[in-house]
Amino acid sequence: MISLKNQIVLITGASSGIGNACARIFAGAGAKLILAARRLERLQQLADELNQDFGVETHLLQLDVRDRPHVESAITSLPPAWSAIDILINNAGLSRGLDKLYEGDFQDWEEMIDTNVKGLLYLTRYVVPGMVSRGRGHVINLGSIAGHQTYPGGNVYCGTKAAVKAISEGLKQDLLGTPVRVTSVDPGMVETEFSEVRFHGDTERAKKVYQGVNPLTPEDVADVIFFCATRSPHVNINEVILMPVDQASATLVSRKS
Ligand code: NDP
Ligand code: 8X3
Repeated sequence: MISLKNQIVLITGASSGIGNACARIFAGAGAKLILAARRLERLQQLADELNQDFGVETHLLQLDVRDRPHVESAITSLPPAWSAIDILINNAGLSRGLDKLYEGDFQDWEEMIDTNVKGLLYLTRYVVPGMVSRGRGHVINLGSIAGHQTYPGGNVYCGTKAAVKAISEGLKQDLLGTPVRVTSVDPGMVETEFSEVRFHGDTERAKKVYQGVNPLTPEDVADVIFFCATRSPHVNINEVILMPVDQASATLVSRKS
């Protein structure tokens, strides 16, 4: 296991769910964290907690990953103490709606494609050249079981996660011959704000997704991400699929009630 002490870790979507849990586990290992999301007040609260609990340094980026010029300026204008990013966790992402494709909402589609695919590409494009030139680095993308199996109404979201799978594989191939690592962590059902966002704030509908199931927690996923990041430098975990014991595929879930 390699030490993450003082390694610089950039986490997108750190204001909630899996990104927030990643911040905590990497902070516990002494990493220096760049926390990015749109909700700055959430990031500030997290930074205060991490400083209190672990005494770690954080650098906050209020960032919409869909905004390419802003992603470029945010990365290229990082202070020198923060610019040599060791680990990029491309976690920011969302689903919108469960409509049939032929009845789908264009705005929902654009939000998912722009965030999950284009945002991930922008971060990768601006961060990875520095990793290559420094001869060290690790990109960890949040894929999903939805990138392996499509489910009814999942159409465009599943398409974005299938794209993440292909992009992770492509990046791994393009980095061959460098020491930079690429991992895709692909969870099944994780209880976060994900379903609330999918259903545009309908908390009752969101709650039903997890009813009678013992879903993964954000900490379960962060634990796997941390495992991937701490393997010996010559080991690349390409892809991990994890799901709750109560889930067997994207559509097959055991519910107690
Ligand atoms: P949450 O909704 O809890 O967190 C999503 C995070 O993404 C938030 O911090 C949000 O921050 C950020 N985000 C969304 N849009 C943008 C944007 N345009 N720019 C910057 N940040 C953005 O969901 P999860 O923690 O569950 O999701 C994290 C990742 O895990 C996603 O990629 C999701 O697809 C994936 N995933 C989730 C699963 C689940 O069942 N929950 C299963 C498999 C994969 P803010 O709104 O402040 O910008
Ligand atoms: C999130 C998991 O199955 O709701 O990617 O799409 S699922």
